[in-house]
Amino acid sequence: AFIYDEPSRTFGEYLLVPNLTTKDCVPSNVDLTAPVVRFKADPGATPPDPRLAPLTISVPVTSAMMQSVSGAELAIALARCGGLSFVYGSQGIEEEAAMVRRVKNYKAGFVVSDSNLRPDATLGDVLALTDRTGHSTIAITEDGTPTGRFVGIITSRDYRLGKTPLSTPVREIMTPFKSIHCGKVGLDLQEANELIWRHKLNTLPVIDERQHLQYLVFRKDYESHQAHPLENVDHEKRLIVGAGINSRDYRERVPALVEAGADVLCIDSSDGYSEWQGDTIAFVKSLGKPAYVGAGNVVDREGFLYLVEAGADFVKVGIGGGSICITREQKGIGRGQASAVIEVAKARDEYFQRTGVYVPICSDGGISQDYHITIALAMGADFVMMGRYFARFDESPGRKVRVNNQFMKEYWGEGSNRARNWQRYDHGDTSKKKDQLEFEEGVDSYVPYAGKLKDNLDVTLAKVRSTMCNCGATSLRDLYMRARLTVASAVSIHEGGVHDVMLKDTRGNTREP
Ligand code: MZP
Repeated sequence: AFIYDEPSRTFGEYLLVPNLTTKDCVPSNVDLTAPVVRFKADPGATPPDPRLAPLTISVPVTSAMMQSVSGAELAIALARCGGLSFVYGSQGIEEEAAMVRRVKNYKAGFVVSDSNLRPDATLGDVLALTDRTGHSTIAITEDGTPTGRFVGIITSRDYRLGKTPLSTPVREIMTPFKSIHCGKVGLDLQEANELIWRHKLNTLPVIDERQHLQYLVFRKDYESHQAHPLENVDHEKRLIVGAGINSRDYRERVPALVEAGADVLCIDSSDGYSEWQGDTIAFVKSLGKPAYVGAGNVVDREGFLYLVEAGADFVKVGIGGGSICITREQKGIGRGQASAVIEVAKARDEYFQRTGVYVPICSDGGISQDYHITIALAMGADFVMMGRYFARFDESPGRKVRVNNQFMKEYWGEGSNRARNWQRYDHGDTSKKKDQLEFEEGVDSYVPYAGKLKDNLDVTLAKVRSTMCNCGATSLRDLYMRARLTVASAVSIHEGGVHDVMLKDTRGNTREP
């Protein structure tokens, strides 16, 4: 047997060591755009600009293709925050296609409040929008991205704002604007209205002050008093969504999902280094319509290269690290998530330098603290996939129940008996005998209920942005290039928690940390 020299390590064993934080390194300048599928670029620029990818996400977070995580409701909520869900494939083909269609057909989340509707609004008026956080002033770029050409700023109130040249990059507009709220740049409604007419635009993509909510501003003659969020849409201005497939019924499932509008597919398996995955990818690539497909999971260089050479558009990394996963206990298969990501990221970079083709990697499973996301990205993951994290929210499909006076949500693994009437764990080997003994690789569990997805994700991403600034990085590329990581000893991990004090509660009682 080959024995690795290094132990198998996971995220919690590492710490980031800060770099110089320059003055432009502030959370509002941090760009979290990540590539989702393979693309060609100049191999001299490693890692390449994620915007060259034909499919990108604005925040590097995806939700696991699990029955207890990624239904249509969660997929809509996550896409609206800039991430991407993979609707679970462990269900009937028609049911899965219907979920994909529900996300693609989703319209309008933000209703313009009465206070924003001028009673005298007429054809061509711009209606400024208020989101749920009360941000009512929005900047418009031509393509709806923070780097797009600035078109104007609209405020829903009657502030008289100064003017700013149209060629100014939107970042420069937003920075002073943010710090002084309704500041000295921008346009009032009347001026914005004139712009709309001059540009002959019916609808406009816009971004908010925090650069991650996007809407269409519409004219009075546009359908209804509703706006379409634009986060993570390609050209038809619809939310993007992924869908899980397996290596068994892909001949029927894939065409149905592509037809339903899935933007990207992903083969769902605990062990992706298999010829069945090669066949599945080949089938997707042989379809008349172009379709993107991710594959996995793998934990080493060989597995990555096998899937990439088979044509995978991205590769998922991680075996046995999922919170509900007992694969390592049952079969002794897997690898510490950090070691796996580090090796696969290196293989991805080498492949890119050799071929000029960049194939993104996704770190899947085992994220139990928010900072693990940043560590995964610093180690080279292009984006992460999480199950437990999302299962806690209102939008996940699991039931909300009360256990021991605490609200919980149900969360069960795809390899648990509860989910496993689908064939995730048998690789699609159709020669398998029906009477073959089965054993569970996942558990059925509860996770503490945490409320709305958006509220939680905002806080998580605020931590990621802030940590990136500590590392002197304003993009995921910077983070990967500049981050310095150290393995923490068991004693220093202890030092990092609360220690040598007694905690006190609101009544002044004390308890051990
Ligand atoms: P986590 O975010 O809960 O730690 O991990 C989610 C990941 O665990 C999923 O994306 C998937 O790769 C993996 N998973 C899902 N079901 C099982 C199982 O039943 C599993 N063993 O390992």
